[in-house]
Amino acid sequence: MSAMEEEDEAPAIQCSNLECKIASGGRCLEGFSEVTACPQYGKAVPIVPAAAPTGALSARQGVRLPHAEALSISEATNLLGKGPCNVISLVGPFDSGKTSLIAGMYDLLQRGPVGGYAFAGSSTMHSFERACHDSRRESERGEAHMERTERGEVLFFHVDLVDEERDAKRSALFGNRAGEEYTLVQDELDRAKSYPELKRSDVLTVLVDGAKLLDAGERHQVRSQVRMTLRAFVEVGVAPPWQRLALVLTKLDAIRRDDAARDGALRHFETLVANVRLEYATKFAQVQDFKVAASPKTTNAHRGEGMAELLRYWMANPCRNVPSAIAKETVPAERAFGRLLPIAARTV
Ligand SMILES: Nc1nc2c(ncn2[C@@H]2O[C@H](COP(=O)(O)OP(=O)(O)OP(=O)(O)O)[C@@H](O)[C@H]2O)c(=O)[nH]1
Ligand SMILES: [Mg+2]
Repeated sequence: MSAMEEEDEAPAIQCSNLECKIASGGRCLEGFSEVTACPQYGKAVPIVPAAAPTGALSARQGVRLPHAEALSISEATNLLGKGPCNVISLVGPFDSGKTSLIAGMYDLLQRGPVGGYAFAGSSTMHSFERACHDSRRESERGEAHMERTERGEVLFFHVDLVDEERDAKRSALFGNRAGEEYTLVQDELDRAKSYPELKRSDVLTVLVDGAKLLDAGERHQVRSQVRMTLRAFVEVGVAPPWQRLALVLTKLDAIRRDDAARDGALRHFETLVANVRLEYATKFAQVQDFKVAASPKTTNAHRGEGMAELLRYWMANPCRNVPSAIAKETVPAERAFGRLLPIAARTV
């Protein structure tokens, strides 16, 4: 079939998001199970006319400035080679408050030292500022808001911090990915091997959505999600024994606001922590729990409550003795087609 004929044939399915694989039989990138609900489904890919290079512009060599967006794995690995750095991965289902916790920590540091650590720079300021904007007063939103993290590769937020007591600088890299990807691990354990941030983390930070603990039905689901996730990580070997574990109860303000369910929710969290300690005491170097309000929507908790203790835990000297790189493991593809290339390469 000629190229012209192909053009004449309108594709049966299309999506205006270039990254989405729905047209080739994949899933909706936005996560809609009913694809017609996706605002991008069915729309043509927008054609962006290429800007004509002007003579003066193309001749100019210039200096490429750092982008200041969240870092890819290779960029994060480069940074690890430059000095002491703790890697923290935030794990939790969709909406549990991972991005709010990272952005909230950055925002607190802009006001002054937190837990004895002072802000000393960041190479991911644009991403931080974008993440913080909708929860700040300047956004003129009635309520703090956070964009959902899109599915895809993990991205790292970076801050340099000075330990005021020791006058020593250490960086922190926060691994952030969409919550759905961690939820998928519960059914497909090996998937965790393709999340490089996990194995290299100094502190595995598992979030427990406080708002969900208010509902007696959802409570049990939250508990089993945490335990199934930890079991999967330990079983497939992405949680090395030198790693420290933080169990973080988020949205403390939402819990305090509900007089009737508050005590039950807090008790449920305490029981969860006690059970995890019992089960995983020998699997992690340390297990510690925290209760935080990174982006409260009411006055039942102050903004950043509980986060100074968490930052101290995150930034403590690592217990690890491993190479500094974030290694990406090759996980066999699910479909036979995806496995063809490595087999061919082996026989050459
Ligand atoms: N009440 C309350 N809401 C919060 C708090 N922290 C975050 N939230 C809200 O919880 C929702 C989810 O927060 P996110 O940080 O986007 O959650 P996430 O885990 O990154 O979600 P995904 O990116 O979809 O995986 C947002 O509406 C936040 O405003 C908090 O301390 N209190
Ligand atoms: Mg997020």
